[in-house]
Amino acid sequence: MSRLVVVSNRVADLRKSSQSGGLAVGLADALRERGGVWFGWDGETVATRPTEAKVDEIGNVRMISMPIRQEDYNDYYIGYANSVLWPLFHYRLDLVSFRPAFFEGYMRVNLQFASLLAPHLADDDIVWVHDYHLIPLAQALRNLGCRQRTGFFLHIPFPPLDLLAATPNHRELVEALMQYDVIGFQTSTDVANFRHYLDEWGMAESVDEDTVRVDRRLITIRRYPIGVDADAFREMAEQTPDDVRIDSQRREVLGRKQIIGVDRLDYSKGLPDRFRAFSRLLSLHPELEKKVTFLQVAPPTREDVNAYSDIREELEGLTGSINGRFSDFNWTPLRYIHRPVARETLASLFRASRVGLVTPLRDGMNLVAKEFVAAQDDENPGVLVLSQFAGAAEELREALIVNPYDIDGMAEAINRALYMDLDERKDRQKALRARVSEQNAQTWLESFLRDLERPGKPVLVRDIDASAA
Ligand code: GDG
Repeated sequence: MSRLVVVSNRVADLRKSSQSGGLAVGLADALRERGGVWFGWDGETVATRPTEAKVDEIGNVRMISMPIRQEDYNDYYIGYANSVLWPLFHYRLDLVSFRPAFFEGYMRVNLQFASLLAPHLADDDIVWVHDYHLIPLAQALRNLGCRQRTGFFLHIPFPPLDLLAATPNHRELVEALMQYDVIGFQTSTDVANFRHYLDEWGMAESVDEDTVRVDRRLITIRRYPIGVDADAFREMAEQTPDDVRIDSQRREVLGRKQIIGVDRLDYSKGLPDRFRAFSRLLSLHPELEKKVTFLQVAPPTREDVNAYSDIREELEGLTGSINGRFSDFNWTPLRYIHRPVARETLASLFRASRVGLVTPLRDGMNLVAKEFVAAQDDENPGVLVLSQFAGAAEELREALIVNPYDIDGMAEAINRALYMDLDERKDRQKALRARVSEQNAQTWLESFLRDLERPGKPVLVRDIDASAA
């Protein structure tokens, strides 16, 4: 088995990974089990560019990390990654703020990653690069002579052709992406968007459903839907902390049901429209007064990017107006927590809720949807209300699927979820649990690594040699 080298923008703290969520936990577990290297930014900014990375051994995992220069952070992270690629890939051309310096900074930092990583690579390593911050990394490594099999997984959506083509440098970006041996996406829509782009711009020859050819190289392009460790999450949810238990008992006495949402505070997550749908629910169904509470956890992220402070203000305004309009001295309909909550607490809050609201305007996958399902009590499960534009909707078809732009439609779906009878809830949960357990964090990882470890498709390579002869 080859040594696995994982590269992501940030390295997670392996000693504290149980506090964070999703991807960091999944990758940390995989690396702990298999051993290997994790390379990335340590989260620090410095005045001068580092000339070497810091190495730290934690069990059988070698953590290699480095700081980046403040100016690079501004152009690469705040600029190109989060003010160009993130909005663009979430279909939000209106929020893209492009400057040539951003793209230069992006390429510069990818080169820094490559030059500090290259000395640590062995010939038979396999390298797995994560996410939109590092699209040009394989190209930068190849330019330094690294020939290892290198794969890329995009955690966020891949946009349709015309959106991508609206940004300068799109061709350079995709050309760089084609330096990987395996390119993974979350959904079949993303794969289709990517293949469409390649066809229209004549960037690769299609070989079969999962393979294209560029010059003599075969590149695997597939969907690898990310999952969660469903069993571990259910076990966590079953350990109800005292404060969650007391809160649930109080609601039970009052005959009140809880709706929950958990999202980083990001404009892609559809929070203002979700809040409006909750407000519409209360005005359309006055009988729900004091019978329902909505708990939204939305920890801050990327506060240095302007679009994020705008959405924070909008949500604070909406929370104030909804509570001002509907509250009573003994009922606060909407509780909005703008701080991170411990993962264990989240798991038991999911289990204590009748409805899980996951209504992004666009999302690569959305692990919260899968965590909500994993956390439920199968004998008395809650109902997942899920946006048709979350990657997870491709798999979780037994959720109540909603259009996150349709406020009235969402309000009605929440109402339906609140009143859904036990038999229907159990039937839906059974199908959802099966899918979440089957397509879990481990199967995601194994399917990607299987393709990354497999060296090309020799038959086809021979075919090319024969036809060239
Ligand atoms: C990207 C893509 C894709 C959230 N608040 C708290 C907290 N979380 C945890 C959740 C979940 C994770 O963070 C968020 O994962 P998502 O998948 O929902 O969303 P992104 O952060 O946008 O992730 C996404 C994902 O990558 C993986 O490929 O699914 O589409 O955008 O695990 O539970 N965890 C704790 N406190 C919080 O307050 N502890």
